[in-house]
Amino acid sequence: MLIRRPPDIPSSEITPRELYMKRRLFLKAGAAGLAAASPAAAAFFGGDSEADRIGPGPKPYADAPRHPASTEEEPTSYKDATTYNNFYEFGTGKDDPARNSDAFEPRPWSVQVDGECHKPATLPLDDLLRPHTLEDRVYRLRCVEAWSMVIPWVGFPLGDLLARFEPTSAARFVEFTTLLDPAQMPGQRSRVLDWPYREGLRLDEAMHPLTILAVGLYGEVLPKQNGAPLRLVVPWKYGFKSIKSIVRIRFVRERPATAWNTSAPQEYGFYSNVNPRVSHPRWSQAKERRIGDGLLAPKRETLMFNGYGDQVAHLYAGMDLTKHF
Ligand SMILES: Nc1nc2c(c(=O)[nH]1)N[C@H]1C(S)=C(S)[C@@H](COP(=O)(O)O)O[C@H]1N2
Ligand SMILES: [Mo]
Repeated sequence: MLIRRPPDIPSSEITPRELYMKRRLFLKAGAAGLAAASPAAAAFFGGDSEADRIGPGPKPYADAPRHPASTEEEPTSYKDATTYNNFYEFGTGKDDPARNSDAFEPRPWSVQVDGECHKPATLPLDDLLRPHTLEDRVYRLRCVEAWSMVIPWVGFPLGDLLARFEPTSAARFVEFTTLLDPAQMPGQRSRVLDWPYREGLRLDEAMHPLTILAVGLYGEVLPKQNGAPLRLVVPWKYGFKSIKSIVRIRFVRERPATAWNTSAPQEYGFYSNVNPRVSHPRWSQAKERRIGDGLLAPKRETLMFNGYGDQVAHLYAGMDLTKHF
């Protein structure tokens, strides 16, 4: 069940997301509903506690309007979304980012925006974010390792931000860079990747309204392990495109180098579109395991462009996607 809300209702009249999630959990049939309603019942039925489902912290973004492109699928539990991560700056294990990020300080933070644009600037995070309205978008994020989650991101379209810096007509790509600081990011003391982590998009991909900069999830401020304070979310591309803890955004003429393409070019291309028909050299990409489904549940068919083909397929018209993988 999903309550769709017309876009013109002021946010003060909107059910806070937390209440909405609680109500929805409570309405879930039978034992699951009961389990969600009380921690004791959750323990008895073996279900997740409410904090596991929606997060333990304050929810400054609880009122963020829900984006029309949001999926109606049940969100992954907050616990899974914040303890099963890839963020090699903190180690290569899925639980490393949550465990090894204590020394990381995502505030104060500033972002340098430069390159082929008329108004380059280095801005403190608050100034960077101030003009933007946050929207709560439940996007399906699928990852190259063939697992997927449904995350209620809080963010805004990257294109709105890029336009403020007035890219020149020479700008054809956008390069993103993560913080480089081995003192805060212990994983950078080993050479698993060529630090700092970098990613890139073609300018039209970057300007597409589905490409967002996320500052939160589940109504909360983005946790460190998910890429605080600012990370990319590109819903139709594999997880590694969604670069975390961004310190620099640069408009460029040539296709930028990316961390994964640099480390293993035969395995990771520049485009990285979700494409079940193109296998990774070491595994099929036809199916995915949804985190939270349980190991015995059947895998799901992976959809071309992660199901966003109607919105994004035109960006690749005429391209051979087996070559441009
Ligand atoms: N800076 C940085 N960004 C990164 C990564 C990384 O190691 N470093 N890993 C990527 C990969 S491989 C994935 S699958 C996603 C995981 O995002 P999540 O942990 O929020 O699910 O982050 C991407 N962004
Ligand atoms: Mo990934």
